[in-house]
Amino acid sequence: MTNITAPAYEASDTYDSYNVNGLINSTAFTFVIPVYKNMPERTVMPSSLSPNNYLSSLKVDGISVSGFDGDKTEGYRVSVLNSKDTVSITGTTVVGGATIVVNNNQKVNLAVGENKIPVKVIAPNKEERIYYVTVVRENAPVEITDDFDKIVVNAGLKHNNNYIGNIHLNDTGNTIKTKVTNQNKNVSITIKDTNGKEKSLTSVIATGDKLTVTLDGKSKNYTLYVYGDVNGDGLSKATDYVLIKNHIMTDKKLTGANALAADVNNDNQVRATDYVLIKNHIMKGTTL
Ligand SMILES: [Ca+2]
Ligand SMILES: [Ca+2]
Repeated sequence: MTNITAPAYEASDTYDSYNVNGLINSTAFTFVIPVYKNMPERTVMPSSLSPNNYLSSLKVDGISVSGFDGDKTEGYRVSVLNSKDTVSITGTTVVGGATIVVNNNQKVNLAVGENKIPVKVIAPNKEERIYYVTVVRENAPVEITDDFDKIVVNAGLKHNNNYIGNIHLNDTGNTIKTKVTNQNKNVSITIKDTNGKEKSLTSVIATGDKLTVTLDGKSKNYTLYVYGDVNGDGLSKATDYVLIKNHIMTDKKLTGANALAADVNNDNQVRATDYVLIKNHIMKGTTL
């Protein structure tokens, strides 16, 4: 890049100094003008417009992307239901006059699974910066044919391969009992701990507890998991986030109910975001 304004002000300075010294009319001047090879056809004057192409917020369907940091262009994930086949991506630019460009007028069609969506921000001076947000569209729900599964799912619990989720810290056997008997008053339940010992319905549920649902003389067994209680003691503590950290960073992988409990934000992956949620719960008392 060459400063194309230089000849004008450097010539002016040179003229002034010769003039002050009385040399303008008494000397013959020989000018040597360097000429560059391979110069572009056009020149561009420096822009006085802002080069700021940062976002201060990013939203998917009006909901702020959690953990958004304008300095970081990647690493954002948002999960949506299978029923959602488009989302709108919006955001706030740090400076007025910057624009956000997402294909098709901010509306994006979603495939099932991961959709990595580029969000281009154009600064007032036209410099571009691209953020990426990955929107995960869930798989189509499996049709539920089992009567027991229907009861638990309609009760607002999450059913996955005989694991039952959407259970939160401090939920008790009675919390589940109320939900399922609202679906069918003839249903009864029992809960056993991981050693097979029956628990009082007033005690807090821990990950790994077994639920038996009984209706009309028939029963079905499920394993329960509680978001944030990875080790199965019914609490969410440092021991739980250490297990998540180990899962992410080492080969000590979580499986079964423990892995499901570790997916605190319910996006089907055990990631640093889950670890952070538990940490915030411990430090700031946020709800899991
Ligand atoms: Ca725990
Ligand atoms: Ca997760």
